[in-house]
Amino acid sequence: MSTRDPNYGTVLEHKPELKKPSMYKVILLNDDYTPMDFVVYILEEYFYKSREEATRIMLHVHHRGQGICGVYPYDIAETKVAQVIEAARRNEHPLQCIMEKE
Ligand code: NFA
Repeated sequence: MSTRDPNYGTVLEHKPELKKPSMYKVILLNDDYTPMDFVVYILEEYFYKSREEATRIMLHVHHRGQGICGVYPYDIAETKVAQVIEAARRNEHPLQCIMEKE
């Protein structure tokens, strides 16, 4: 095959299916100072939870140390984490949020 071959370097086989994008858990971490009401507000405002669901997740984090707010593709999870950390910073609360591959 010469380098003039129009198919030089072309991959002739391909996988029959595309891989699904990896999903990432967005996790809130407990601390001793962030007010419970603020955590409920974060869950309503950024994760679109009902007041009841937000309260359930907040109490889970409070009692167990951490809890899942939602599961998203990488870019969305990254944005949620940044939004939570920035809102906490603006309000001078130490609330922390991380993402973890599912
Ligand atoms: N532990 C915090 C308090 O007692 C409440 C809290 C819940 C903080 C969930 C962070 C996450 N005020």
